[in-house]
Amino acid sequence: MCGIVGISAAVNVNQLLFDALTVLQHRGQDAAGMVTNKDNRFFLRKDNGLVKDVFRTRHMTRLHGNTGIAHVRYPTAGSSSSAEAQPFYVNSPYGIALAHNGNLTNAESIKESLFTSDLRHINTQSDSEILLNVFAHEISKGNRHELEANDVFQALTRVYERCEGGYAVIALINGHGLVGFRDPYGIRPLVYGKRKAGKRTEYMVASESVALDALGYERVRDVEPGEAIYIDEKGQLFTHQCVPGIKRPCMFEYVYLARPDSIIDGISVYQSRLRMGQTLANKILRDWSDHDIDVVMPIPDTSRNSALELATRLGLPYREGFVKNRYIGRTFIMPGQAVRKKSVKQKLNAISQEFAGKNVLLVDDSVVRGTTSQQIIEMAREAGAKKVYFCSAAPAIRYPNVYGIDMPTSEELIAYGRSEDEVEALIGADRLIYQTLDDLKKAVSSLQPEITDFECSVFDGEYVAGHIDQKYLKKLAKNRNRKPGEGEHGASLIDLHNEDEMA
Ligand code: PIN
Repeated sequence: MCGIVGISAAVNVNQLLFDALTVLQHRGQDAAGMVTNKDNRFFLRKDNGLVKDVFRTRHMTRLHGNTGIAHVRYPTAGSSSSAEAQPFYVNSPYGIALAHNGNLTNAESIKESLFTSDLRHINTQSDSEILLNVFAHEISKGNRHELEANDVFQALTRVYERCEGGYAVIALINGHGLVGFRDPYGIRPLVYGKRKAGKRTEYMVASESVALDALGYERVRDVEPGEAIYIDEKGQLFTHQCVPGIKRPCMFEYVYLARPDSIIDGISVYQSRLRMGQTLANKILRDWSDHDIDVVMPIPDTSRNSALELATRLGLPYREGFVKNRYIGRTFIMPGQAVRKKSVKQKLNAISQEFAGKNVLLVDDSVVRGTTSQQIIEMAREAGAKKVYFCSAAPAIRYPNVYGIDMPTSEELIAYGRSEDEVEALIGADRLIYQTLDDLKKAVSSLQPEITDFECSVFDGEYVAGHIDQKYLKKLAKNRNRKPGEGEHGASLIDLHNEDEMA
């Protein structure tokens, strides 16, 4: 998972992009990058680290220009070296910089055709470099010095034909404009907004609407699946449906990834989480009407919304029994199981009074590997709980994600090949209650009935985009277990990126 933002403004965009990236920091804490454009020059800064650490004053003062794009990254596979930080850049044609959120499911075959037919070389494991080179190749076919919106859209139609998977992309074409586009199923989110600056309208396109809110942009709408938007250097906006789209937004955005104050595809993430709490409560009333729960507790932060609504509906007290150290990153998006394990204890502490002698129902957004759930249940018992029940606002996760969420290989998922009872025993809960997929879909789509289905592969193993088969999943798992810096055949990659700025 990553966060992207692009801005076309009447003033320097460096600070605006920095502020927007900070608001999108929850989407990736591994690396950050920004490219701005002025007088036919690109200015780039990217490195591993948090937004506040990557961009120091000395970098900001060198990021000139009124248009720019920026990115925060969580690595989905392979290495986490700074060479793979985004945006990426090619100098021909025009000079193009690009950043994306998502994953191409046919990356290998595109790489092959880029090399053998388009005579282009890809030097990293990043799909951004692939998308950028496909776009550069397709737009170069127009062979025009003067570029119009239509040329951009024609090139993107061909990009869509070549690229399968889940992706939301932003690109900057030197001296011409800002581009945003979203995969034909709209799996990864992308929204745009505007604000007035004198006579000019400024535009922002971003992964989540919260970035628009924070910077005073009015949300216009989501970019549609298969649609592209282009803002030229004069600040004029053009939109075009490049290929037919079917809306299948990623369910995990609502469950966990997005901030609750964002609206994705017309659905408030906050409200969707409240509904998840309601459906969970209904399930408890349905299947366990004689429950002996004394108190409902969220495992902060994501599950707070669902836990509150669940408690209300059950008529039970809602208590905050865990205190979270807000200076520690989200454990789910930290690379490496060892780091994750250590950070749980550092991250959460229990308030014993809330647990002593009580039957507590802990609520989390999801159970992925089960390691934190197991440790948290242990903490609740140590704090004096009589019985510890555990609720997951998401159904059991049994399949890997191939559209850009760092969801591990099947073997790492605690529910893979296991029944709910087996998971319950493994995490040490007195009772485990999972949301059903049907309830989850109903809860979220009740807020936007036009969306009839979602991308739910981690729950049901049905992959809507790309041609995903066992062979693909096996290869994905193998690549994932490769050591950082190792190429496809185990060879060490040469890190060609070691400069701070291009100018
Ligand atoms: C964490 C949200 N949430 C907690 C992410 C843990 C799965 N994990 C997914 C549960 S926070 S595990 O609210 O953003 O802090 O099952 O892999 O152990």
